[in-house]
Amino acid sequence: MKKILVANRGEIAIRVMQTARKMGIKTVAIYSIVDRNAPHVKFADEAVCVGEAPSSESYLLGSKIIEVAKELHVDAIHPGYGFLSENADFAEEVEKNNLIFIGPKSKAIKVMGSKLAAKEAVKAYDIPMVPGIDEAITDVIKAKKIAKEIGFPILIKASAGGGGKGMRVVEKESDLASQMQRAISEAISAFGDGSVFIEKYVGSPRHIEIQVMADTHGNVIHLFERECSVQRRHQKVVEEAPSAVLTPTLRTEMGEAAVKVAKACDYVGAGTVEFLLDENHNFYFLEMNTRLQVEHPVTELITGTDLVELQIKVARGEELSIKQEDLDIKGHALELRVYAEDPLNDFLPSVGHLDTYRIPIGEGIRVDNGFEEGMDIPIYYDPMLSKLITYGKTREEAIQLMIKAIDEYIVEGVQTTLPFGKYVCKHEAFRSGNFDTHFVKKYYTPEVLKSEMETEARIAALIALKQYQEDQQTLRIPTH
Ligand code: MV4
Repeated sequence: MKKILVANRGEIAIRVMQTARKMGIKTVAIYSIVDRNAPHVKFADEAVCVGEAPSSESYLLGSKIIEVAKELHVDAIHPGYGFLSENADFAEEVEKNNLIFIGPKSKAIKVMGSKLAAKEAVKAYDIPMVPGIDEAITDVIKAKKIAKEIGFPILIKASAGGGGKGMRVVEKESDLASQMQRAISEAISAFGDGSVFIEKYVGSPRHIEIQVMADTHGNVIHLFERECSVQRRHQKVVEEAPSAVLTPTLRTEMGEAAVKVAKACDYVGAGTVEFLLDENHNFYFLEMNTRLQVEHPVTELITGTDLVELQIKVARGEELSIKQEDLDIKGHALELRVYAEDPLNDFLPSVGHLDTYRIPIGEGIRVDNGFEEGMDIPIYYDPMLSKLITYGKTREEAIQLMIKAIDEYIVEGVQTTLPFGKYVCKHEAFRSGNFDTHFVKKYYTPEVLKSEMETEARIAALIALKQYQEDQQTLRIPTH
């Protein structure tokens, strides 16, 4: 494999190209016209404009991207996350054109893209699942019967769902018909597939996911868990590894379950198996994400691996060099997604010009970044500027370092989620590890952040005043 095309932009495109370069592999970037001066374009060995600003006219043009790859004699395509990364047809077309898709086979993508198909696939593997049904349901009478058996509250989910779309909690029987109708129409308009099913609603879950890696020789390993419970409207905000609540036994059980899920769909490459963990520490398989995830760096830090390197080696047909027994967890890592969004204004995108953009550096700090000072943030794409990642010997150390790194991350011109991240890191519930997926909803209001920011500004002003007064004392030189 001599040349890889990265079908993505921003921080992940750069992150993938860094590893390719380290391995002596040449890189090709693609870009839309608004990205012509973007860092990922400058970083690549070659770069090709594939179209207009909207992703549907550039980063999502699978056939066009494959054409470019063939023209430039590329050997493999890395899709990153988002865009074409979980598009089974694209993966198939890549392979049909004698190029390597750095990811699983199209069939695994397809199976895991449907929650019902995924349940069906893992059925024979003894994986814990939330009580519920594993087929689409349209009949309200039947749904009522099942709901009564499971016991309210129940959750209606869209099979093609993602990001919480098409999901409805139903507290009582009298709400079921209307909520089911809503879930179905939402699923049709969002995914073009109205299949919904029913599960017992787990009220205060933690979201724990397991990183897996599989080669083409039947070897599958897991690289432990990531805790992703701190999220806002299904958008992850802070992720960490390991989770503060898993015991070694539970970790092994979940890891083994994840490996079985991967085996159930003949998985190849890097994947993530999502679980819910309830208050009694029962875990349930939710779904599998068939891509490299945004939050993969926390796993890399605690396991000392380079997941993109492993992806590339597996794609070249090599056998996994790491055995499960070789892996252990060292230290603790945290990741904050730095979005150009205003936490004081309902997290609305705050796109504009990066007047000042300075990134923290130092031991235990990693920033996977896609932007630079002086750039405009395009309105067309996800407004994530970077991922701020810290690593320490302990969870406490990683949290302290995150707070320091946030203070040293200087962004002017747009609002970011940095102060929000600091609020999370300083919060008692987060520090104690005693939180679930409702953390943000429970504890965050713009008012608390505002008052925290004001207190900080006041302290900063007092320190400045004290310094000024001291300077006045020492610098006053008598003239006679
Ligand atoms: C659930 C659940 C409670 N009970 N399933 C949300 C998106 C999708 N991936 C699965 N999700 C959930 N499924 C049952 N049976 C709660 C959620 C959920 C959630 C899960 C993970 C992370 C954040 C979440 C936020 C709200 C709801």
